[in-house]
Amino acid sequence: MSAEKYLESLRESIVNLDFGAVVKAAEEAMAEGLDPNLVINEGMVPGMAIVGEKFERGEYFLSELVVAAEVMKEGLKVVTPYLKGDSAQKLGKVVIATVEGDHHDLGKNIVSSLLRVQGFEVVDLGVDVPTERIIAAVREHQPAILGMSALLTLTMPKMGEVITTLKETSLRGKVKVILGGTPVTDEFAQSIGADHRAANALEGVKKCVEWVTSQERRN
Ligand code: B12
Repeated sequence: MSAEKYLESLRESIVNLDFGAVVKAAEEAMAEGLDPNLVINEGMVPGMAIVGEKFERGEYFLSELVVAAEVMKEGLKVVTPYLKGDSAQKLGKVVIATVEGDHHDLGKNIVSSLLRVQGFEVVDLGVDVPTERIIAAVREHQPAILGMSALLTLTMPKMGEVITTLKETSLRGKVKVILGGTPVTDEFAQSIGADHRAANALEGVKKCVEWVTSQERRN
């Protein structure tokens, strides 16, 4: 079977809310030696985007979104162990969170996994994390990078609140801030004073590696 066939069946199994099919397609794709990054980013993520479109058109309800997210999590469980990187490198710490009011975590979890395989130590604070808890974690762990995720337009201002608080507490200069999540735009990231907005997990992780390795070269 061609790579595209596996990607297609992964997309379909998420759209069809089929736990058995996602696990089977993910296992077969790994057995065929497909790149796990490709499988996640071009198989599973687009599958979930189709689910989102169906929700927008009123073809799927919230209950279907919940199940689709669980189906994708099952697929990720199969593929994540195959992600390769240089986990022997020590690239520093990243604190990551989905901001307060927001329970979406699939994207954040993919970013956390990819960062770990690259050699970052990731402190994942989870979902619906209040600003004070994010600030406390930055103070405690002194990460090189803070990553924030928001999928709801309504929760995006929380990202601005975190950055303002980082400034007020003199922590802003000590940490790079990267944002992700579909509604977050470059303009928004700039307007709240973030360092970068990632278009997707792979691009975001590349930026994080770039930051810490250019820092190492300077030291
Ligand atoms: C799955 C889903 C859910 C699941 C979430 C399960 C979970 N564990 O995450 C459930 C069912 C719980 C849910 C609930 C709700 N949802 Co919802 N959900 C979605 C859906 C279909 C997919 C999101 C997703 O997981 N995509 C797959 C992941 C992998 O993609 P991603 O998150 O974009 O992440 C990628 C990048 O953005 C990036 N990234 C993400 N975060 C970060 C962070 C960093 C640091 C970096 C570097 C990169 C990065 O990397 C990822 C991989 O490339 C979207 C539709 C869509 N098209 O996005 C709606 C959507 C986000 N939901 C929506 C809504 C309205 C809701 C609810 C309010 C519904 C309701 N009436 O209750 C609730 C809110 C609950 C809450 N308080 O958070 C709206 C948001 C509209 C808006 N702009 O505000 C959307 C857009 C659907 C729609 N079109 O209406 N949802």
